[in-house]
Amino acid sequence: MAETASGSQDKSVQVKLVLLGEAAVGKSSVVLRFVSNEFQPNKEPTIGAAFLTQKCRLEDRILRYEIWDTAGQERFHSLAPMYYRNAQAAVVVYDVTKATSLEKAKSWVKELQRQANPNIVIALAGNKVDLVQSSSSSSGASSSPDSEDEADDATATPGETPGSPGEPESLRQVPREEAQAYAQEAGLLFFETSAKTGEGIVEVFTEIAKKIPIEHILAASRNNSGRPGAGGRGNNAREENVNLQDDQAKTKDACNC
Ligand SMILES: Nc1nc2c(ncn2[C@@H]2O[C@H](COP(=O)(O)OP(=O)(O)OP(=O)(O)O)[C@@H](O)[C@H]2O)c(=O)[nH]1
Ligand SMILES: [Mg+2]
Repeated sequence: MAETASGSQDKSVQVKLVLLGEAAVGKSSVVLRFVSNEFQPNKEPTIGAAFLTQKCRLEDRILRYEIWDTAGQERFHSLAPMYYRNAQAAVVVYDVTKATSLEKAKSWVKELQRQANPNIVIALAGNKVDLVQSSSSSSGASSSPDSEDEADDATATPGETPGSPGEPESLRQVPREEAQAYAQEAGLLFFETSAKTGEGIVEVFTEIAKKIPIEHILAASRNNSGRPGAGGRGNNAREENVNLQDDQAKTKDACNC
């Protein structure tokens, strides 16, 4: 069934997504985890930007993320508008062990809210949460954050969790509650993630996918995709062109959304 032969045969909805954030917070690692389910402990800084794609299957539709992973180094800042222009989604990443990276994230959010697509879906991701979890893997040895002033209790004794959070607060510089409150106030999705363990990664992209105004995108792409006659603003008119039933069988590379 399905082949109603109405011309174009888009099987998935393309969503342009950009990653922004301070250098070394783990943007590329988040993408690598999402796209390839891998982690590289010594990932090199991105130069300019990298482009990757990944499919994400929701209940009744498939999104194809076109991901622009930007370089966080300041010298590349001026390139960013090229990547967030027309983006339907953004993931702004900070590092939970580095307070300044949240400040940088906030300034990216402001820039997006001023200059990007007004309907852009923005997620804030506090990455490297494995470093502040006492449970198992986090050997804590990797990167000692330049703890400037406040060293709270440097008694990182993960064995003796006193009954509350169980996190070595010495490494955490951004309390979850603080970032979450900011995200709520600014209208952002919020996650804590670890590209190293995979925690929270798929959720970021799944929750974004759920918030994307798919019908808008479909309508816009119909209008732009070389079919000059293809109707005007009918947002919901083109669903038959997304042949999800056929596609689901094929997309083994889809994320676990
Ligand atoms: N422990 C831990 N390390 C991470 C995590 N994510 C990234 N890293 C490490 O942090 C370093 C920087 O990661 P990248 O992914 O290159 O960071 P980036 O934000 O892309 O950096 P730029 O491309 O320079 O903007 C690398 O050594 C990663 O292995 C994480 O979730 N946990
Ligand atoms: Mg990078």
